Amino acid sequence: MAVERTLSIIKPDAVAKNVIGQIESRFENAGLRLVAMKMVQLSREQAEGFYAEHKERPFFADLVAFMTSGPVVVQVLEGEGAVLKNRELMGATNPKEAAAGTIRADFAQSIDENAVHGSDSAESAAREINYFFKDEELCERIR
Ligand code: RTP
Ligand code: MG
Repeated sequence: MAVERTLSIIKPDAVAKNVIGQIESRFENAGLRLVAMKMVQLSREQAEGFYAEHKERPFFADLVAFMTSGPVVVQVLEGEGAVLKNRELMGATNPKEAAAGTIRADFAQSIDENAVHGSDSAESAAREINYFFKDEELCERIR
């Protein structure tokens, strides 16, 4: 399987719960490597732009309010099949439907406050990584 990159966000609820390290351990144990990371407080404009694909959806205003409610960790994960692997580690959008042992099953409380974001395709990953990081901010990792 090809080595690829995906955008991951540890959302405000998980940052507030102080489980950043526990979530990063899931990625490390699955063989994914961080190649960029930063903690940021998103502006409304940044959150709206990031989730622009959802702007006509009824939950859009709540989603933007939540994503700007506190700092987030924005990061790029690299590894074989990283996009799908990250989605599997995250679990279903609604934590009540997320498989046991996934990040959302263990750390999220609701579909609105669901601990993590992960790119849903290679195309989304390329766009989302470019949205938050300059090329020179992505580090080469020795494997
Ligand atoms: P994300 O983009 O955050 O990784 O989540 P996802 O792919 O699993 O879900 P997506 O469909 O992209 O939705 C983005 C976020 O919007 C909220 N949402 N609420 N109330 C609802 O029906 C609903 N549907 C989605 C969730 O917080 C989801 O993470
Ligand atoms: Mg999504």
